[in-house]
Amino acid sequence: MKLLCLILVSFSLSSLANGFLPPRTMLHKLSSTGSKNYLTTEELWFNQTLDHFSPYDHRRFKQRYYEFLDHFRPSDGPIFLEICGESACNGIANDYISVLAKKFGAAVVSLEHRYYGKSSPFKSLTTENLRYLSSKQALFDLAVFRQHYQESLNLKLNKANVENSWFVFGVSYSGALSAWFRLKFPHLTCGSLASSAVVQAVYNFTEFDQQIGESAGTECKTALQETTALVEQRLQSNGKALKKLFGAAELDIDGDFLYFLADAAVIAFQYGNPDKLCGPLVEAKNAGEDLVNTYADYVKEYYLGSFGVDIQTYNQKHLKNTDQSSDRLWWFQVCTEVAYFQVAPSNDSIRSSKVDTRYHLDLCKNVFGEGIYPEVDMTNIYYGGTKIAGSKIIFTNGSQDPWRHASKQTSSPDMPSYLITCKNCGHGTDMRGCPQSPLNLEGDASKCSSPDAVHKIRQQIIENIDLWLSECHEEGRSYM
Ligand SMILES: *[C@@H]1O[C@H](CO)[C@@H](O)[C@H](O)[C@H]1NC(C)=O
Ligand SMILES: *[C@@H]1O[C@H](CO)[C@@H](O)[C@H](O)[C@H]1NC(C)=O
Ligand SMILES: *[C@@H]1O[C@H](CO)[C@@H](O)[C@H](O)[C@H]1NC(C)=O
Ligand SMILES: CC(=O)N[C@H]1CO[C@H](CO)[C@@H](O)[C@@H]1O
Repeated sequence: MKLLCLILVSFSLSSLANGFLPPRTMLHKLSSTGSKNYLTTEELWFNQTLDHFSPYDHRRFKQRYYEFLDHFRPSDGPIFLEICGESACNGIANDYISVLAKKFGAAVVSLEHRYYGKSSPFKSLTTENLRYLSSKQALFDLAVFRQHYQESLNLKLNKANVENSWFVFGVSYSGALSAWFRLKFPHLTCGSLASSAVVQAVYNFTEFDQQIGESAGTECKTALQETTALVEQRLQSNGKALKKLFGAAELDIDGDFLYFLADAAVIAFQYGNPDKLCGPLVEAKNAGEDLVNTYADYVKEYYLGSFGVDIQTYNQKHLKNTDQSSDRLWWFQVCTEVAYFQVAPSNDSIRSSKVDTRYHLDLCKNVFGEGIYPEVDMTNIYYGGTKIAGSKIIFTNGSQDPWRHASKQTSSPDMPSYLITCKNCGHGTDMRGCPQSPLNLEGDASKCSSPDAVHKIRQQIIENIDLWLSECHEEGRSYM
């Protein structure tokens, strides 16, 4: 995971290129502006504090946000804060949040994550300038923005000392932010939806590869493993030709290349399109055809083609460039806070065993300099990991999603956790439906292999939101 963002730079025109991030990244966000994929793309700006933790530094930067008021029931409707994660936030996506907003008469607001998109405090993204990029600063941004927005809404509606009921939403990394926001600022939100939320920072994230094996099933998993073995052989004998076959000639570092190939397989499961990969691969294996060629076709047509991934996002040379943005930014968060190193498990792995801990640590050092490595324990001490001591947080996970092992999968009355089980239930299925590419507007669940599984959990989500908003209301929030 790592990162991020990548994709935003180079979107192909295809319908699949809706701004989903490669797996090392996590996900999300639509990239092209002005399309029907958004509820709004009209940019608004907020004057944000650069360093929330320094008593001396009073610098500010401009942070982008959006508001969507079409469904808002003035003046006491709830406000849904949809948190933007590790990529440019080009608008409020037209996913399941729009259905929820309609249902609850809610306003929807969304704040771009600091440093990403147009919300960067610095032009040059040197390691030194990235020092204020962290989930902790980002949470404080959200809190300050939330206060600001409430106050300006009160001014607009000409009311004083009243608070609307707030609810926060996020998917993946922003799902973790959503859970953490409720944890750290419980007085600022009535509850949180943490969809596929990666709340546990993990150093050696071997479960990621293992889940791919489980999601693939025995036949496809075996074919993938054979493909990896053949790739490793050919990398030894004629690496140049092999990289060229995959359209990846510029990846000088073998680890970068192997990582790219691993991600290309992950993407099929993470976003709910397992058959795009397993169909042709199993067929080739049964017909005794060359698995490497078959895999190369899939990678070029689907991952580089339809999905629109830019091969450069795997190139450490490119990641060192301080002009470009998202990929480098997410890697920085990975290399300092959360890791999720997607290393090969020691037994029965799908990815090459060369994608190991050393590869990731070398990348962090090469891209950001000496002394940059992830303080995973600190992150888990700060937030609690899967032992998060929050309340009124809904956790959801897709059964086929490799990320779910960094999420909270056990349920408690105050923090219910739901697993959405189906063949193509991936990352953020509750909000975005499945498969996620192309994006289903309003998170249409009809194309999920089990739409009922998705509906059932959405019903639970609605019940929880309803309950917690009403409890919030009863408490009478009028303390501003
Ligand atoms: C942002 O806030 C700072 C500190 O309050 C102020 O000095 C500055 O003028 C503000 N900038 C804008 C563009 O409003
Ligand atoms: C991660 O894996 C590496 C290599 O197997 C091992 O040396 C290291 O101790 C592991 N670290 C943790 C925190 O599990
Ligand atoms: C390695 O994986 C295989 C296949 O899943 C399993 O049969 C075997 O028991 C595993 N070996 C170890 C040492 O875990
Ligand atoms: C709430 C829930 O369904 N939790 C399940 C999530 O998945 C794990 C397996 O990884 C199950 O053990 C949990 O029961």
